[in-house]
Amino acid sequence: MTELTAPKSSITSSEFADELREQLKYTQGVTVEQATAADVYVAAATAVRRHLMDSWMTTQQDMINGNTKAVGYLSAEFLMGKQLRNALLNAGLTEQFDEAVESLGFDVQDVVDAEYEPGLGNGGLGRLAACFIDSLASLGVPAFGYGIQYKYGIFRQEFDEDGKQVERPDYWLSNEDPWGHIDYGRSQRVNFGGEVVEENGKRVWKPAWAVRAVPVDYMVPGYASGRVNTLRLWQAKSYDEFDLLAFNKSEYMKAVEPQVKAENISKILYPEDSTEVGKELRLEQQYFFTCASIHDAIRVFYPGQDKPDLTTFPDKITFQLNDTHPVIGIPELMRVLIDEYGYDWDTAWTITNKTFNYTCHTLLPEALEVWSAKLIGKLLPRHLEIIKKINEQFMAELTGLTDDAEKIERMRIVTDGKEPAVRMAYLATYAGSHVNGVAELHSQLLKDVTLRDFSDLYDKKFTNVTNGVTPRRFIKLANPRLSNLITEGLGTDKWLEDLDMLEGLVPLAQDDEFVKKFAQVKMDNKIGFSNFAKRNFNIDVDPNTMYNTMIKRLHEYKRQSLKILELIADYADVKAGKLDIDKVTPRTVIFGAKAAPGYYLAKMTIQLINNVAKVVNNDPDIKGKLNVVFVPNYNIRVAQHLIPATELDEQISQAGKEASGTSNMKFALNGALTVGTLDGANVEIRARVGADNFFLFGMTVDEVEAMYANGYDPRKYYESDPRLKGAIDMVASGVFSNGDEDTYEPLVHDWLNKDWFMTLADFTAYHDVQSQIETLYGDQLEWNRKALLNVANSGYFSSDRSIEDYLERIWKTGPMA
Ligand code: NBY
Repeated sequence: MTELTAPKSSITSSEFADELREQLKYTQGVTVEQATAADVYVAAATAVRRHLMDSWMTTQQDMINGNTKAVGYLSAEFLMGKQLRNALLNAGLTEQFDEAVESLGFDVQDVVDAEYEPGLGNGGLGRLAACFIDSLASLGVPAFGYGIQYKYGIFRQEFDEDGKQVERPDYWLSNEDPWGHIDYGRSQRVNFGGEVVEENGKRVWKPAWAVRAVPVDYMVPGYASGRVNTLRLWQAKSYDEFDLLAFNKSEYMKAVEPQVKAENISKILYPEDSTEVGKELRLEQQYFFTCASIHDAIRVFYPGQDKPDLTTFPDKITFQLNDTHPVIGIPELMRVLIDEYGYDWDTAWTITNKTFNYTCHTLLPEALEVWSAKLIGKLLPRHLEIIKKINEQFMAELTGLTDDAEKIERMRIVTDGKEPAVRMAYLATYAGSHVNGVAELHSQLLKDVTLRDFSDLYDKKFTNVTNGVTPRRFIKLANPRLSNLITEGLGTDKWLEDLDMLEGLVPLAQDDEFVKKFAQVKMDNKIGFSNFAKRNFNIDVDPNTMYNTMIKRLHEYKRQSLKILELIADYADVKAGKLDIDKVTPRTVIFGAKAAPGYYLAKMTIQLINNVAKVVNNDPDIKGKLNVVFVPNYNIRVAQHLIPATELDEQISQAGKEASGTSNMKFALNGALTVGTLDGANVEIRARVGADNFFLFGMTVDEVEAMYANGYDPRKYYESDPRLKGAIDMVASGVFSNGDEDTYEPLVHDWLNKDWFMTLADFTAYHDVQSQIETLYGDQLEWNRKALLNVANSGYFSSDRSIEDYLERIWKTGPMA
């Protein structure tokens, strides 16, 4: 018998329909007959929010009155995805919603589609933050997510006639946002600029301008925990809406200048996902939200107290710094403690040190944020003083720890020289209690390479927490068919709270009947995606081909080039009569990727892929067996449709460059097999699902290092592998640019002369693994058995487990009593 433990509200479908009618009438002012699907969506969102309200309020009360330390997850990005289905699931209202909406005469899909997805993040880092706050709520841990409510999220991606990426503004707030509650009464003042003066022997900051940070609160409902946490996103407002004097002189533009300046701070998400962007506005954003959040936490945890005892602050809340973007919060807390509350330096330091911890998400040196001291001094003069003092203290401490003068010099937080700069990762590492990487390999490389000097002297600070993903969104909501099958196989749906239970499916992988059911789920999902692609993008995808997917930001290190070159080589082989098209496994290679707007080679790679698609898909010699699809505007919604339908996923970054990856976990949990390198969390996935159930290829980190050290020459590989040469020559000769040989010249030039991420060196190995893939795919029962074993053995990659690791290793707190 199947035991069902999913939350279910006791109200009936017809009662819920009444609530929708009531919302439509009394809040929105429309009758059911007048209502559009978008109206019903807003009504449903408002109704679900009401159902969650009591739990939200008790959670907040228990958090303030209880003795359980809370978590403040400080992140410049939260890539939440659509909210309605998730809120319904956690409120136990899914069935009632479906039935009520139909009873009102609406199509459920239309209503769900009416929600516009907020894109308040770039990629993995932002989505991780969203998974983490879901898990914190589901585990009943008191927590706040703190970030920015950008008016424009990540750009909307389109392709022009030449296949080039075009970025369009993403005005996600152009329609009503029924989830966010704006709370003017709990605004915070955030100061900027000005100078620091000496008054009565104290340093006093006299800021030049200020903005008002207004919180917009989003509920974060836990699954089956009865808890609802808060995501608090700050919006920037001006204190002086408008300069009446200027306005009266008819200087209209000048009159609104202060407002424009202030509101610019939360206007747009920076679409740079990897390289550091040294922009003044960016630093303003960072300070804006960390400052507001720190003051907010003091207000929340010491209600009504004028001079609270902030030595207890680290017992009330622990702040996790999601990468270096919120690191300016460290000198801010020091400043608050010293300047505003009168603590001495050492006391302030102890409090600050206990309060902050830092997660690093990269291994690329160019992605580590460095701010010019001059800029910090201009925007935040008092903070620069504090950072310099931290640096002095650090230098003095180091002299006691090591005799190695060069090492001390290398470790400076504030660099020396003509244009001093502040290294935010170093500041975070020194000032916080813990530093963690996001997968075992990544944490090891942080210690051995990126932060080597620090780990030598402060080894105890370093730890690992391997990333995870929420099974609620990425299995239950994204893949209802598989969820039902898992529940049937395990006899319970408890696995959604305890994903290790998936191991119970291991024996079922030997049961051919169960494997066939699993295969049928995959087939149905493939048909589902085909319909989705047709409906939304007018793209044809044939469900009778293998779905082979690569979705992630477009970056050289992730090596979309490797994938497309391999496909071009196959195409060239067919055209040259070297490969019999009838012997090729029919495949659809599906890409989804945004490139940072200023990232030239990444954008050119998108253009190339689109044009390869045009040529290959329309070549009759290919007989529909090789297909390339580039889904525009890849986002969470696309992920939720595509991941469950994928049979083979690509995780082919150069070893030592992808910190973790999280789509790799989503794919394994949804029964795709991975072709991948020994990079990031791939290493741990392979160890768990078993080497036989993972297609490994390519150089290891050590081999990559050795090759850099010996001098890497990509031409050697071009000359020695005729398939590779054929593919590159084909691109160079204009086959994918209407005969124009210049179009991809910069890309070709880079491959042959630089190829920093060694795509060419791994090409042959990547090709060799394809024959294993094709052979196995020919035996569908065996393929699906292995895919099922991926599901069964990936429970570890739940973000619930990640959060439990953070609680134990870093935060030292737990669920509310
Ligand atoms: O974080 C990603 C890593 O590349 C990936 O391996 C990992 O799984 C994931 C979660 O830990 N990093 C990432 O997504 N980074 C960014 O989006 C990002 C955004 C902004 C900036 C840098 C990186 N920035 O400098 O402004």
